[in-house]
Amino acid sequence: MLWMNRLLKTIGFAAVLLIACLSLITGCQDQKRETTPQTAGIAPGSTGLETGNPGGEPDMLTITGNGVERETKFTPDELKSMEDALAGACYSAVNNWPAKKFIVGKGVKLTHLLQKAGIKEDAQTIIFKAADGYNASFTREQLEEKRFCYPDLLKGSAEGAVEVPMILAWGYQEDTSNLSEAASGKLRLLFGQTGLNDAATAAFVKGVTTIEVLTTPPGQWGAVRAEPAPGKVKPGTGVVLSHPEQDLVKIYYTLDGSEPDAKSLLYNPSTSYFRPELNKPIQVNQTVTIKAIAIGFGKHNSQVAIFNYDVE
Ligand SMILES: Nc1nc2c(c(=O)[nH]1)N[C@H]1C(S)=C(S)[C@@H](COP(=O)(O)O)O[C@H]1N2
Ligand SMILES: [Mo]
Repeated sequence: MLWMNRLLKTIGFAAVLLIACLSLITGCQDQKRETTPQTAGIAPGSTGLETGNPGGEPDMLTITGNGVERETKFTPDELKSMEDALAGACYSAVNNWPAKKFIVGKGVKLTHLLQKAGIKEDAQTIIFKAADGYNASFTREQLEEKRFCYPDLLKGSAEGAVEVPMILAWGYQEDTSNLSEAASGKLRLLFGQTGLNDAATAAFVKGVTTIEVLTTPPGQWGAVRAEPAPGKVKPGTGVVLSHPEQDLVKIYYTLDGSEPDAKSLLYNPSTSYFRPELNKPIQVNQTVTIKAIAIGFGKHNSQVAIFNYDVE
C-alpha cells in the first residue's frame, strides 16, 4: 500500500507547515507593540551586542500611502548614492528597562526620502514597517521635531546636546560613540531624543522595508488618571498616576503649577513588564497641584490633567 503511505506523509507534511505558519503569524502580532520583554530586556551593564545587527544587505525600500504624491521605491544603491542627504551621527537612547546607551549610525535623512516621494501638506501619520511585522508609528510633528544626542546622558545632564537627524541607517553599532565602528546591516530607523528621558529605542525599527505615509489623523492619547481622587488627603498620601495604555506612553508631571512636557519629571521610567517598582507614587505632604501629560509615539500628546490635593 505504497500510495496510502505517501498520502499519510503528505498530510503530515501539510499539518506541520500549517502549524509553522500559524506560529509565525502569532509571533509577529506579539512584536507589533513592545510586549515581548525578551526582545527589549536589556539589563543595565549588558553590552546589547547579543542581539547585534540583523546583518546582510539592506532591502528595497518602498514609500507608499495616500500621504505621498507617488509610491516610490529605492534600491540600497540608490539610497547610498544620495550624497546631499547622507548623515552619520551618534544617537543617545533610553529603552523601557530603562537602560541608557549610545548607537552610532550612518544612512540617509528621512526628510529627503519623504520629499522625493512627494509628501503631501496634509500627511499626518507615518508608519515604519519591518519584514517581521514589527512597526512604529509617528505623528508628523514627532517626525519633524528637533531631536538631540545627549553626550552626557549617563550623567543625566543635557549639556552639550547635538541636534541629530532622523535617518534610515545601513551602518550602525550599539554601545559605542565611534562612527567608524558602524557595521553594515538591514535598514534601521534611528533618531534622537527630545529630552533626556525620551525612551526611543523601541521605535528604532530594524529591517525597515516600507514607510507608509497617511493623511489619517493619528488621534490623541487619553488623559492621565490619579488615585486617590483629588481633594482632601492625609499627609504622606501616595498619589498613583496611571494611563490606560501605560506601556506605550510616558507620563510626565509637574508639582509647581507649570505645564508639563517631555522635559518634566518622569513618572513611569519602566514598563509594567520590566521594573514597575520604579514607577513610584508621588508623596503628598502639603497642598499641591499635580499637572500630568501622556506622551507617546504615534498619537498627539494627551490633554494636561490637573489634580489638586489639600492636606488635612
Ligand atoms: N523589526 C523589529 N525592530 C525592532 C524590534 C523588533 O522586535 N522587530 N524591537 C524593538 C525594541 S522593543 C527594542 S528595545 C530595540 C532593540 O534593539 P536591539 O535588539 O538592537 O538592542 O529594537 C526595536 N526594533
Ligand atoms: Mo524594547
